[in-house]
Amino acid sequence: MHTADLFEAPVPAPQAPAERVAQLCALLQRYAHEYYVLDAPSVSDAEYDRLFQELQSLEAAHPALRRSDSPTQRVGGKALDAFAPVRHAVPMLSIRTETDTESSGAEAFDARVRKELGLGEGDGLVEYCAELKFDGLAMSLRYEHGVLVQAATRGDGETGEDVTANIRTIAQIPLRIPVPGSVSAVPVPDVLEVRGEVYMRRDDFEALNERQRQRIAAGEKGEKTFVNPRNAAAGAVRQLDSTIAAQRPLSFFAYGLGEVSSQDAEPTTHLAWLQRLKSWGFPVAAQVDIAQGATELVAYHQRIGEQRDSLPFDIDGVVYKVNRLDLQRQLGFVTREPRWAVAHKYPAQEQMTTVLDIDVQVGRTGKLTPVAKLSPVFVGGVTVTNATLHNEDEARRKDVRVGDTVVVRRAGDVIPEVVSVVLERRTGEAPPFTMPHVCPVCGSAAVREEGEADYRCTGGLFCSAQRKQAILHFAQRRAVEVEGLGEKLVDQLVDGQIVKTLPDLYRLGFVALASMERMAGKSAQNLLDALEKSKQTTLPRFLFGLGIRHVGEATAKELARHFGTLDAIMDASEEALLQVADVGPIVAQSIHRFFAQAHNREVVEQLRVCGVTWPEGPPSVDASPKLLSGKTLVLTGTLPTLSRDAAKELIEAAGGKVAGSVSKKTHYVVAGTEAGSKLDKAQELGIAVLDEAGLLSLLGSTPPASAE
Ligand code: D41
Repeated sequence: MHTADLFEAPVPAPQAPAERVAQLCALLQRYAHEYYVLDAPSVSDAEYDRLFQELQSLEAAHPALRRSDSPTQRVGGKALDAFAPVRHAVPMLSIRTETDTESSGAEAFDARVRKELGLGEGDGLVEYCAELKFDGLAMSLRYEHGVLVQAATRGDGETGEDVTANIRTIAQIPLRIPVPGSVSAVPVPDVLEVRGEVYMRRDDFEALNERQRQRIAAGEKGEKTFVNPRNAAAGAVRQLDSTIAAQRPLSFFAYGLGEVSSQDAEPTTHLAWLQRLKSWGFPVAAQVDIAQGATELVAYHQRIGEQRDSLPFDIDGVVYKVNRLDLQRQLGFVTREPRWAVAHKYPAQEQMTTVLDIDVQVGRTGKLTPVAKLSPVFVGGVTVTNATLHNEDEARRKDVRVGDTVVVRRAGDVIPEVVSVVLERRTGEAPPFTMPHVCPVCGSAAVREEGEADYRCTGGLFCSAQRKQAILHFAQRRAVEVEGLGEKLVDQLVDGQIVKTLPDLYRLGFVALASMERMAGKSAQNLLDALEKSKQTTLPRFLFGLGIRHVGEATAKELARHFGTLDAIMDASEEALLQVADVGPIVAQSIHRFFAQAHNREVVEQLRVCGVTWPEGPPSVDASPKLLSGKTLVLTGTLPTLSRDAAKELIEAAGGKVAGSVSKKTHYVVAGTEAGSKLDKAQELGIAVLDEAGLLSLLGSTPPASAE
C-alpha cells in the first residue's frame, strides 16, 4: 500500500451508496463541462479519474444505482455547438486503464488475454505491441483517395466535432498521402481513417505561455496562460478561429485506425500497420516496441518510466496491444473497451492540495527561499509536504496564499514545485505573500541586491541556519566527509550551542556528546571516530567544503592543482585567481572576498590547529597531455569494479568532464548494468558506448586496487 492512501483528501463520513452515487454524478458532470466545454478545469485529471473510478466501482457493486445519465455511460464530453457534429464511421473505443505502478498491471492484462484466447502454459508467449500513451487529444483523420477530408475529435466515441480547419494547421499532419518524397510504394486505400493523438511539445508549450505572458503584460484582453500542454492543445483544437489555432504549435502521433477500405496485402499486425502509416508520412513514435509476454511488458513499462522526464512531450502511461490483428478480432470488445488493449499509467506528476502555511527557509549562502507547506499529497511517486516557490518574483507571479488550493508538480528527482493556484477554489481572506525583510532565523537584515532574484540574510555565520548548512556542506561525502553527521544531529549540535563554528566539531568531547538526547555512547564514539578519520583529507575536498560561493568541486580541483597549497590560494590576488582554468571574474572576486574576511581565515587556521591536514605539493602546470581533455562523458548504470565517484575522478584526472545527461555534445557514454534511458538516448544519437574495460583502456590504465 502506498503511504498516499493515508493522506488522500479527507474521507467523507460513511454515506449511503445511493447518496454518494448522486453526489459523484453531479460532481463529475460539472467537472466534465468545465473541462470539455469551457476549457477551464477546476480539478486535476488525477482527481477526476479518482472520482470516476470510485463511481465505476460503486455502480459495479450496486448495478441498480447505475443511472442512464451517469458519466460512466458516456465516456468523453459534450460537443460544442459551434462545431458540426461528426458521426464516426467506426466508433472510437476507449481503453481500459490500469493505474497501479507495479508490474501487476501488465501481468493481469496478459493473464486475461491468455485466458480469453484459451492458451495454456505450454502455448508460448503472446506477442504485444507496446507504445507510449500520449497525454493529448484523441483525433480521427479521414482521408479519401489520399486527401485529408475531415478531422474529428473523439467526443463521446460515437459522435465527435468537426475540427478540420484547425487540424489542417498542424504541419505534422499530411494533407495528402503518401506525402511526396515518402518511402512507401504501397498504394493508399480509397478510404483511410487514421487515429492518433494531437499534443503539444513541452518546449512549444513553454514558448506559447511566454508569449501569452507578454500579451497579458501588454494589456491584451481575454488572454490567459495554460496550465499544462494538454490543456493548451485542447484549447487550440477547439478554437473557433483557425487563424488563432494556427498560432498554437501542435504536433501529432498516429496510433491506430478507424474505417479502412479493403485492399490487397493488408498488414496482419498492429506494428506492421504503424510502419505502413509511417511510410505514408504519418508521425509514429520511435518508442513503439514488440514485447513477448508479460515480462517484457513490465520491462517496457519500467524503461519508458525512466525516460519519461526526458521525452520532449508528456505521456501519462504506456499502452499494450495484442500485436496480431486476427487475435484482436478474436478477443473483440466489451462495452466499448477492446479486450486486446490496456493502458498502464504512471503516477501522476501533478496533484492538487492545499497550502497550510508559507515558510521561508535559509540556505548555506544565506539565500531565503519561500516554501509552501502542504497538506500531504502523493505525487510523482512520493508523498510531498513541501513545495518550493523559488523566490519573491515567482511567489508573486503565482500569487500563492495560505489556504489556497494549488497544483503541485514533482517530475523525476526535481524538487516539488507549486505550478499554479486554483483561483476558483480560493475562499480565504489571506493577504498576498510578502518576503520578510529580516532573516526569519537570526533576525539580521535580509536584502535583495539589484539584479538578483534572491533575498539574502546578512547575518553570515552569526545566523544559525547558515551555520547548520555550512556544517552539513563541510561534512558531506564529496567534501571532508564526516560519516553519520546528518541534518538531525547538526540541528541538535547548533541549537544546543554545542557547535558554533566548524572547528568546534573537532573539539567535541565524548561526555558532551553522550549526554545529548537520543545519543547512545556507541553513536557518540562513532561520531568521534568519523571526525578523527575526516582529518586526513585532500586540498580540493577541504576547499570545496569551506562553502565559498561559486566554488564547486571542479573549481576546487582546478584551484588546488594550479596553486598547490592553501596558503597560495588564500593570498592570491584576483588577477592571479583569474589565471586558473574555469575561474572568471565573479568566481575570482568571491574567493578573494572570502579570504579577505578575518573570521574565515581564523576558521581555516583553527581547523588546521585541530589536526585537519592534506598533502600539499608544488603547483602542477597542466603540462601532461590529457587523454580526455575537451571530452564529455556520461556515466550510467553500475560498473563492475569502479564506484561512480571513482570513475568520475579518473575521468576528470584525464582532463575529461562528466555530465549528468546525454546530448549531442556527449562524446562517450560509459554504461554498466541496469543502465537506463541514458543508454537508449546514446544509441538514439549514435554516441559511442563504453563498458568499464573500454573506459580503462581509453585511459590507458587498469583499475586501481581500491576505489578510494
Ligand atoms: O497514446 C494514446 N493516448 C493512445 C490512445 C494510444 N497510444 N493508443 C490508443 N488505443 C486505443 C484503442 C486500443 C481503443 C484503439 C488510445 C486510445 N484507444 C484512446 N484514446 C482515447 C480514447 C481511447
